[in-house]
Amino acid sequence: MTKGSSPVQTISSQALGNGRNGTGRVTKEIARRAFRTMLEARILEEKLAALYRSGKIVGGVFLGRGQEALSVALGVHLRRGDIYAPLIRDQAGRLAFGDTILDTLRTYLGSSLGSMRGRDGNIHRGRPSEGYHAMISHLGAMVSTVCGGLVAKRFRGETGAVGATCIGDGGTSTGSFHEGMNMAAVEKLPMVVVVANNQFSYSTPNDRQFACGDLLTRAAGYGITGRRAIGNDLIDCLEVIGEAVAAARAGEGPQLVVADLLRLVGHSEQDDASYIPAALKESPLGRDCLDIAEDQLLENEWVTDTELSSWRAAVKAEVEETVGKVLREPAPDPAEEDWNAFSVVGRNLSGEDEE
Ligand SMILES: Cc1ncc(C[n+]2csc(CCOP(=O)(O)OP(=O)(O)O)c2C)c(N)n1
Repeated sequence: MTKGSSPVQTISSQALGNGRNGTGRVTKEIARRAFRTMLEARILEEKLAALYRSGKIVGGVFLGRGQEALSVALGVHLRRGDIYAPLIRDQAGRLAFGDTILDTLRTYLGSSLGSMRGRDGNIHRGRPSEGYHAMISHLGAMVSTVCGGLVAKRFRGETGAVGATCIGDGGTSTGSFHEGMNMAAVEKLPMVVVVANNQFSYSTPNDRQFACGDLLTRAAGYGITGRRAIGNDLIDCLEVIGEAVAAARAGEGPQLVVADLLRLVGHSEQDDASYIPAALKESPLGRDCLDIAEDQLLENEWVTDTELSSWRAAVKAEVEETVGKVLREPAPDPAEEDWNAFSVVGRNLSGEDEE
């Protein structure tokens, strides 16, 4: 767990101790959209886990259970023209940025009609031409690709866009993370990096991962703004990340947001997470962000119980119908297809190889 406060920390609701002081600045519309998207991510991922256990999905299934509030808060604050590079626990952020339940299922189930054309399952999907970067598994690499995308926009004279990515506590130890952060700082790029500190990098606890005590202090080292969010508190995440995105967009340079939370599942579906102490699971950090968000929306009268029930039923129906549809779709044919994931570079329209 992180300790103490950092000299670079801006005042957030965590500093004030109540976790709810951002409510005034988060609109009903944003909160409703964020919550509905969290619900979609949770229900979709529950189905993915079930499909994996029944042998319908091959390869890894990595879930974001417990991290949806933080993830969605980044996705909803981005807009068309921005760059978004999600990581393995960012199903909620992906859906908020415009990914769909359909394309997610097509990717996991290996449909040739998906954006990965059935060649790569789970989390490596993206639509680079729409600023939605496909995840590279090497941790830290996405900080560098976002940097590169932002520099390219600068060279092309495009203004007003923000680039954003999320990373785990373990990923912050990589060279690529440091190189990307440093370059973004030197170039004053409009970049937002959200650190989801779920206390473990697979089974490695924070005290075996970094010695600085609090990852927020890293911001001072890079010379950028650091902000702290309460990782399982939707309203707080929306407020803090909203401010970070607005600051980056306004030309204030890179923003580092650090949030403590707990993943409520194993690293992947083959991990039982038995190394996470029960006391931590029972602490405030272990509270389910979906329950907290539901209470927040009800307390603010931004949603009714009836609406919540109908949202749940509608999302479940959409997921079930989409699974049925995708399971009937064709798999790629290795005998006929080229093996480019995204494009047909190197081939002309007749399908012949170019010289
Ligand atoms: C550079 C690099 N080293 C190791 C791995 C293997 N690996 C994949 S996920 C993971 C744990 C990541 O932990 P963290 O960054 O804290 O994210 P979390 O899984 O907790 O969300 C590791 C070690 C990798 N993908 N890339």
